[in-house]
Amino acid sequence: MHLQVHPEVADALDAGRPVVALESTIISHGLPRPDNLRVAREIEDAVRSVGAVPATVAVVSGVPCVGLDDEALRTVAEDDEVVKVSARDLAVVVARGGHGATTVAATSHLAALAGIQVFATGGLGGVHRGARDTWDESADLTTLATTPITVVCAGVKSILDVPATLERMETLNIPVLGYRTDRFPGFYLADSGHPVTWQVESPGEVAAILHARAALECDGGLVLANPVASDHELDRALHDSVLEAGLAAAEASGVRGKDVTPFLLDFFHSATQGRSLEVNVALVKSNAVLAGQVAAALVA
Ligand code: PSU
Ligand code: MN
Repeated sequence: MHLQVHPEVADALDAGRPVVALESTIISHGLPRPDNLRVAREIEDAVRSVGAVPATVAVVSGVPCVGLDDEALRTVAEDDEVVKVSARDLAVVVARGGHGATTVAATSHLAALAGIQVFATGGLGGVHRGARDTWDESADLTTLATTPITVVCAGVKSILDVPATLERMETLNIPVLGYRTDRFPGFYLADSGHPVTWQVESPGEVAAILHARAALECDGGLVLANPVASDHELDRALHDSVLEAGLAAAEASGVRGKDVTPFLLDFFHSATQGRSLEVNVALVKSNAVLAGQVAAALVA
């Protein structure tokens, strides 16, 4: 087995040009068909719009791929055999020759292996509501604690226990920087209601912090929290009522474990008649652009 790095991505990495990793769970399990394939291409275009090379990560027929051609992207978006793959699942899916859509955790692992330093997604996984009983905490957090990657995201998904997630990130030594904000973003909402410790104003400032981390031999990743533009965010009252209904529906249908996040995102998309989908797409594209700018500042 070896990592298959798309030639365009490999060339960019060799030449010291900016590269941004993108995850694929959002394509297969986070966005509804048929919009997901179009949106996946649009996210890649957003990375290109600022002169960086996109590297969407997935396992295709047992091959861990960093950078997908159009056929592979279509497989991730449309094939019913694609499973959600976290870091611990990677080896199983590779050994079995299956298709896997990588979460933030699995994408971070493969991207770092390929030498990519910046990664864009929508919302990070974290501590679920009710985790005190279920112990459901995304492996995104523990993976970021040990994997050298910068994740640009709109905070953690608002379906989660946000303050508990912030506490866990502190314990795990994962720095959280607010991009032009001192509020931790709430995914569909620009402000989760919680502060961030550090605010940064430019991609260059993020790059300087990453260079300092390298010099200090700080292990692990960093979260750059980029709020959705206020004219794109979901109506707060709508958000709160749909979330309440979604959590109740998940409970009533006995949804557990790795199915919880896809279930709730899908619930939002149908209960808001696509409004949450628009927000989700807008924030991912904005994160892709910022990640491209950070990647460029890093290699400058
Ligand atoms: N962000 C989105 N949509 C998604 C996800 C993040 O806008 O679908 C995915 C990511 O792949 C993240 C995963 O790693 O949800 C978290 O799942 P879990 O809570 O089961 O760890
Ligand atoms: Mn979980």
